[in-house]
Amino acid sequence: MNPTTTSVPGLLLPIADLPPSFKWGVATSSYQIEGAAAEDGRTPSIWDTFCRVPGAVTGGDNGDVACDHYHRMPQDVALIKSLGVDTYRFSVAWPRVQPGGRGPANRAGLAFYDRLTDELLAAGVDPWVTLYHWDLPQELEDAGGWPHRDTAYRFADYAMLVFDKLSDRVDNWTTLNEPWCSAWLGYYVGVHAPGRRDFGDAIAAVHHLLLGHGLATERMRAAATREMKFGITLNMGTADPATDTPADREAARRADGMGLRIYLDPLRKGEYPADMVADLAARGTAFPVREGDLEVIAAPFDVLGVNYYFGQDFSGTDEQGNTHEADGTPVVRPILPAGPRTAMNWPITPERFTDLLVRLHRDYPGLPMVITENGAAFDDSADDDGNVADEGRTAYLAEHIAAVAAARERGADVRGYFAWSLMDNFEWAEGYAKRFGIVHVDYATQARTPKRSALWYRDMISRVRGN
Ligand code: IFM
Repeated sequence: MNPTTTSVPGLLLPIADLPPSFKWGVATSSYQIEGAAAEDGRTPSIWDTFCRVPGAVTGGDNGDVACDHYHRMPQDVALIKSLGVDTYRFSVAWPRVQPGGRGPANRAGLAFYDRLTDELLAAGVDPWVTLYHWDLPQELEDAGGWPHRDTAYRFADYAMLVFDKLSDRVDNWTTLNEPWCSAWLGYYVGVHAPGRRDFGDAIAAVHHLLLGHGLATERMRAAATREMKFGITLNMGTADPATDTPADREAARRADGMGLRIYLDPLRKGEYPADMVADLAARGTAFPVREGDLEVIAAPFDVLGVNYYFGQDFSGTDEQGNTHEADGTPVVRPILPAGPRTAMNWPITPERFTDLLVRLHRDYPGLPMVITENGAAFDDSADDDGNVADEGRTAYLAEHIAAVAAARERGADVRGYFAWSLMDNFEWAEGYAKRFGIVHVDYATQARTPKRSALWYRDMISRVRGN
């Protein structure tokens, strides 16, 4: 491999082997950037509600205005174009398109994504649609949310409303973004909307999210009149044992099962992993599988979206040496690897990114991958003109793109990379306090200013294209 120098002083990147056909993009999601929360017929999502819960979101922030993208979309598309990317990954707000989560499309809401699609195509940027990035209509949560089976069918109906409108121009369709976050953080840990804390509900949510993915994929594919790519995006890390003790190896197995295998095994093998089914039974719960569900969930799809931020180790004992929690469940204690951290206190572990991609290629073969998110929050400081010299973020991106290139060298079929995120935005429970953007947003004026990392990204893309 011939290292290629970049505009980051002193940094060498093994990116030379990335082919000109490799796709480059930037990504966002609806609730994180759009604002206009009550305009053109949009009704509240679970995040609008959750943001009103005292203490749920840092600073009491919410997405009412966010980056005001709903009103600034043409300028934002021009910004995307200026970065020279091939593609832009955005999500569609379900409560904008189908207020309340049932019934016909809201034409005004759908029209926004229609305009966005046209604007992108006119700018030479390929639209990449994610159908669900966490903004469940509140009415569906009131009816039971993702633990309730009917939500899967509601999702497939909604997906078809979007598909019918945009599929004449959009080729790439992602059903769900990070179902682990929806199920685990939303229904078990309670730090994301809707803020519930029930293990059994979380397990039911996993199954119904996957079922919704399968139902929507089957229906979209059946309706497609030309070749299109369908997929799902999972957030994944690596789960290594902290030491070689049986307890730590067991903890790593459980973490890997809960974080990765309970999604990819049913999606690719048509079954939940036997060890996880046994673990759940020991906790008195089970996936609410009905006849035929697993065939639907395992419907063929074309691309696995991989969102990677960091990997970690796991210990099977707590700090006092106990192997079980007070409620009798085995300890699964994450241990963050030593070394530098981002502003989220997430470790920076690019080498584990390579490991993950190679492992996915080995354990779930025959499935092309695209990195649908990767990036970092840092405590950026902007000068008076909004300029940000974010060397930390630039290095993070460079090291992780190099890790992708290294994985490809080891056989992983990775075909594209989206930087998370196009611009600073509403970082869920962290509100506006954490900035992931490669473009700085001044929330008082809504001015956008590309950070140093955005300029590096633009230049790197142009260099790789020249290969
Ligand atoms: O901002 C989020 C995004 O919405 C989903 N993936 C992780 C990002 C950073 O936390």
